[in-house]
Amino acid sequence: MSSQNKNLSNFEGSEIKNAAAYKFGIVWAEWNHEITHALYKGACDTLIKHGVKPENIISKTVPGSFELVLGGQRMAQKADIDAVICIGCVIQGETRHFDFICNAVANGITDLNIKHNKPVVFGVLTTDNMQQAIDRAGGKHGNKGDEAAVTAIKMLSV
Ligand code: DLZ
Repeated sequence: MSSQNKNLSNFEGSEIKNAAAYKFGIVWAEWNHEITHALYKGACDTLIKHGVKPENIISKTVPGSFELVLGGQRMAQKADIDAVICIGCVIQGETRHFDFICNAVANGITDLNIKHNKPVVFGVLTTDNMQQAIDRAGGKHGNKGDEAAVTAIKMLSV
């Protein structure tokens, strides 16, 4: 699972189809905005790089990662949206809040995939500290937003 030695934006050797025919929903959390905005931008840039028309990227923000599940549900309910990308960043604090949010979001997004039978991608950083988040939001380990976008495109041809 570790991305310590992996650049999340390196897709060499991986076939990524043109996605011009598809419409994507991106739901992103406002908590840790500096990070989530960088992830969101990475996802948009990657979708466009792979042929998606900007008008076929529908974006909504939610207050925090916990709200990604309902936000993702609303997006997935739209018949014309082919895939949804959920973006957030949960950083470990002093309490157990981190565990509750991460588990709820991971389980909630898993359920959305099955319920709506369309890709709903987990683009959520769950880090020990801010530096780990910076490293994965356009820093030395690439951008998890890029990875989430590529995952959405790939899942459309599964
Ligand atoms: C409350 C909270 C805390 C402590 N930390 C984060 C975080 O690191 N990342 C994040 O996306 N959201 C955090 N939140 C907010 C919760 O996701 C949620 O918005 C609130 O608990 C209200 O439901």
